[in-house]
Amino acid sequence: MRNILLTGFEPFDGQALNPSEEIAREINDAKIARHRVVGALLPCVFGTAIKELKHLIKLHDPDLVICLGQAGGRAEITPERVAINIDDARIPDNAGQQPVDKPIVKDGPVAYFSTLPIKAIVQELRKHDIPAAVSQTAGTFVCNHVFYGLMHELSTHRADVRGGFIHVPFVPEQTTDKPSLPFEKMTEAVRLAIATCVDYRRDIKSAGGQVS
Ligand code: PCA
Repeated sequence: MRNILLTGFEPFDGQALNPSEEIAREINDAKIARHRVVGALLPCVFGTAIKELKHLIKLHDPDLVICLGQAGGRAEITPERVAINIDDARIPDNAGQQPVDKPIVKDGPVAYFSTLPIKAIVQELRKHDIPAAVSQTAGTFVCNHVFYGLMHELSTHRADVRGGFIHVPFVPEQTTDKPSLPFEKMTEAVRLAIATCVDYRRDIKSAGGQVS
């Protein structure tokens, strides 16, 4: 049985929890669509997070990698379309680093597209009444950093492995005034997203339903 690597992030910005970490822990070791899911945790630290991710890829030899992160304030589950080659941190990471306007990979491509079927994932989640939309930017903090590091690693060393990034909203416990989704809904969403990735080697064409 082949592995799927699913990562989440530790809490950051003074938060007590990060739903992406909880989801990765919950789905760890699940069997989904004839694959075993390996759930793992990444530090919210520039540089170290990519190193750890590369180590996990070597260790588990997955044929699909999905990295999760929290996007507080968003109302939907958002598969990301594109990773860009820049770190531009609004706040310090968990090691106190705050890179500004710094390329992630010197002389690397400006951007990489996700190789996950992002539109098919959105379609599937909406079929199950889970709010979902394609996102056109993963920001310029540690999530985009890891997403770019992932796609660079896959494109340079593991062309047969697909990968991408999905941002998730807050859980209700984290906020009083921002949108949120219950943990169970998000876990179901990520399970469905994983199955969709296995089912759809190519993405579908569908219009609409995007957020910027
Ligand atoms: N979200 C942050 C970093 C870690 C996380 O879960 C981001 O969107 O960059």
